[in-house]
Amino acid sequence: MIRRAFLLLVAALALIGCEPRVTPTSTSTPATFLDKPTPQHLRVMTYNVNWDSIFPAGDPNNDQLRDSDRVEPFRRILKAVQPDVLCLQEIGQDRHPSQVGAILDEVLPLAGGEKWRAHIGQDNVIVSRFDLTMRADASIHQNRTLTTGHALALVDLPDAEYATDLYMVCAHFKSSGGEINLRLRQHQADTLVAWVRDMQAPGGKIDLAKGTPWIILGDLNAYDTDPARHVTTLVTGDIVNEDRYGADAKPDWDGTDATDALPRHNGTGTETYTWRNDAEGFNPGMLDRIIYADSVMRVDNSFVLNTTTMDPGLLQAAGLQANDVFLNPVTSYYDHLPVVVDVAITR
Ligand SMILES: [Ca+2]
Ligand SMILES: [Ca+2]
Ligand SMILES: [Ca+2]
Repeated sequence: MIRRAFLLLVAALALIGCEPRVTPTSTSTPATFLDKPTPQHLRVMTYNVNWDSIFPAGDPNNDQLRDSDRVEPFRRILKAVQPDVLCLQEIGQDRHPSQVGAILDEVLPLAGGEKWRAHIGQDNVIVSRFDLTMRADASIHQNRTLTTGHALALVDLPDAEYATDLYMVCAHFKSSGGEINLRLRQHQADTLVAWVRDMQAPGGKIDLAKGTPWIILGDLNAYDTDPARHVTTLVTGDIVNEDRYGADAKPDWDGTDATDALPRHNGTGTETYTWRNDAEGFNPGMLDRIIYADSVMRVDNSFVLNTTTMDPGLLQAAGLQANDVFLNPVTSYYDHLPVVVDVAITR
């Protein structure tokens, strides 16, 4: 009788165009923020790892600034996050990028004996499951003193699965306050908008196939103590020094602004900071950004990984430990956190 009533209800709902809500019976683990929405999504991660901390102590190529060790936590994070493409900052500039690729080969080996590709520009390294072409790098100078820069490459995605490739700019902007440093951050943003303008117009130094998705990510050193004008420039294409870098240019292919992804901690809640140092009196901040051409790509899942606030069950399932994002677990010093987006190419 109850079954008959249920069937009548279903029939009635069908007549008015609704379907009854059916509880899924699958026993598979429910999706968490760590899961990609689909296998076709590209998982892109940016992480300022602090000078060469991901390499063992005693590595002869370690940067002279190296004083911290996150060798094992970094490997656990890679295993849990499983990025397809990474942008790492504060990799010592004398290091061959294949040393970064070797870590990925060990932790996340590719099928068929393929090797991860790696490309360095200043202290920025792009690491990718896929071929990297159109490799370039740029440096931002002040009085001939080398300061910061970025690594650039086209991630050559498999034609069978993706309509187009993905152009990536992995950047580290100048840190600290003060007029000179603000000016250097603005120079770098102006340089990049001029580059994006060149990407979209025939001629000049670079041409991309029309509608190629692009993403600018990394440690932009965007503080809450200054207006972070350089971030506005990247999003809106409003160049400040037009005498030197040319006319403003909307950075997206459809003549609109780009989008700043602004992921949340573990995909939910209100926290969005990507850097934190409780010892020095600064507010935690969104120093690290992921800015992209939203007319040709979509971010369907994103998170700042914060293991310290993750559910213990999920931590365990992911093979992570609560302290894994601390640079120094003894003093609870975070430094930077890993920032992740899952990208769908919509072009
Ligand atoms: Ca061009
Ligand atoms: Ca302008
Ligand atoms: Ca747009």
